[in-house]
Amino acid sequence: MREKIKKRRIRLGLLGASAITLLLSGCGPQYMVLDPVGPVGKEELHLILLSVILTAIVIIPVLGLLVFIVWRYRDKPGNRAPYLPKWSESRVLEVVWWGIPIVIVGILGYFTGKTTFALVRPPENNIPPITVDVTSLDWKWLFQYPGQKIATVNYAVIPTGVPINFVLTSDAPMNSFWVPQLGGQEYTMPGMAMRLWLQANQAGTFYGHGANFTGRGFAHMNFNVIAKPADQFYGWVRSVKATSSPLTYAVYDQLKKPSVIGTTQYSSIPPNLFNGTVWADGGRYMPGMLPAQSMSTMKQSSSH
Ligand SMILES: [Cu+2]
Repeated sequence: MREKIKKRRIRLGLLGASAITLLLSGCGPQYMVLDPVGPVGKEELHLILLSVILTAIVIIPVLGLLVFIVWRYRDKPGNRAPYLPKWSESRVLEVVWWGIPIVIVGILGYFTGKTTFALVRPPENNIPPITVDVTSLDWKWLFQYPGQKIATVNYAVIPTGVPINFVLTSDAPMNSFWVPQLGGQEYTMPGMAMRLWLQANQAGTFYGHGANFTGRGFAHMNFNVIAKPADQFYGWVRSVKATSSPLTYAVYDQLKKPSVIGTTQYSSIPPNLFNGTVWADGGRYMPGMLPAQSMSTMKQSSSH
């Protein structure tokens, strides 16, 4: 008997020790969502923490009570518990076990709604944003910079402290664009342009991946988002323009074919490639997103 208790103690000790190392190791690269580097990721982390705390208010007492009640009120020989067949309801208990969840769902709903609506707007209003048009292909990511007129494949460079307006579509099966340290994912879909505002407030290389399975080469659909101070960002733009070849429709047709490739960059982009891709497959934009300039010409060009 003693032996058994000793063994159990050792086992509990080991469990506790491993739990502590896990908790103390903090937010390393294995917990990217818990280690945000920009305002969008931070907002979302706050929402995650709030949800964990509020649900714990219910889950922990309920699990504790479950164990306690099963043990305390189990039937046993010589059970002398009072027999109360007429007991049917208690106003006080009903108010408690309906009231607490209603309050929690109310609080969660309020903050989820508030955060959701806040995140469809740019994280900072006084800094002009940069637009990056993202196309998921089989099995690679194409990033076009309509303002800088360059493009990259399987990596994106962004300036720190600037809101990035990622406009997302797919010219392949639908995928999901996700850079965990910058913020939550958004779907890429053929014929639709979705929007995801992200911002990095510190320089660094942040891991990104498709979060929606798309076939054989899907595992290779990872990319890095590299955040640099603005002057280095514009220096990088100039070097891409000076040293790379242009992205033409012919090059794009090659990119579109299913393949796994590394990273590359292009010195220029065809002006209507991205919006033409969206329109060719249906042309739906999130409200307030469509670049006003070319709506009618796009409609015409996609109708034949
Ligand atoms: Cu859709």
